[in-house]
Amino acid sequence: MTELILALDVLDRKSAIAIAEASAPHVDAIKIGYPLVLAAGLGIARDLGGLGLPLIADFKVADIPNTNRLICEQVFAAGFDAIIAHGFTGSDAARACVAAAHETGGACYIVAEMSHPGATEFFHGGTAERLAELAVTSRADGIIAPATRPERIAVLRGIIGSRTIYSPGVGAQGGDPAVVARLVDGVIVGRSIYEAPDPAAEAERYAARIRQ
Ligand code: U5P
Repeated sequence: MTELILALDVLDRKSAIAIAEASAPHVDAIKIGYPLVLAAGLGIARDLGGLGLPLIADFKVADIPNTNRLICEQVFAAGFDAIIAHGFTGSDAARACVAAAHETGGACYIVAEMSHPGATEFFHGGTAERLAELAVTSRADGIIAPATRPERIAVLRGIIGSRTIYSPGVGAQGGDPAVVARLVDGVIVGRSIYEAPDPAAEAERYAARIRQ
C-alpha cells in the first residue's frame, strides 16, 4: 500500500508539533527539511519522536564523502530514521551517506529527479537515469522522483526495480495523488496538508485518495 508522507515545512515548533500530532493517525512518515530545523532546531526530531512515525531528514546532502558522513551521523544521532541525499556529487559521496544510514539501521534515499519546472534543465538528458543507477550501485534504499512527471517516474522505476520511490509534487505543485500513488511507494505532501484549515482532515482525505 502506498504511504503518505507529511512534509512538515512549517516554521515554528508549536504548530509543527500540533499539525504532526493531529495528522499522525493518517500518515506513515514525517519529512523534515531545512525550513523547520533552521527555525526550531534539530531537537524537533526528538519532539516528534514520540509519535512513533519514521522521521525523514530532507537535507539533500551534497558534499564530499567525509562531510556527508559527518552530516549524516548528526542526523541519525538526533533521532531521524532516514536521510535524503543528492547523488550528483558522485558515488563515493553517496556511499558515505548510505553507509552512515545503514550503520544506525537507517535508510538513505537519493534524489534522482526533482519536481519543480527548472529541474528539467539539468536532470533531463540522461542525468536522472544515471542518478537512479547510482542509487542502485551505491545500495541506497531508494530514490526521490517527481510526482509532477509520472512518465518520468515510470522510466526511473525501470532502472531501480523494487527499491523505494518517494515522490513529492502533488497538490501545491500540481501532481495528481491518485495517478502517482500507483507508481510509487510513498507520496510526499506538504502545503496541501499543513496549510489546510483542518490539516488532519486533509491528511485523511489524501490517505484515502492514495490508498484506494
Ligand atoms: N521536495 C520537492 N521536490 C523535490 C524534492 C523535494 O518538492 O524534487 C520537497 C520540498 O522541499 C517540500 C516537499 O518539502 O517535498 C513538497 O512540498 P509541497 O510542494 O507539497 O508543499
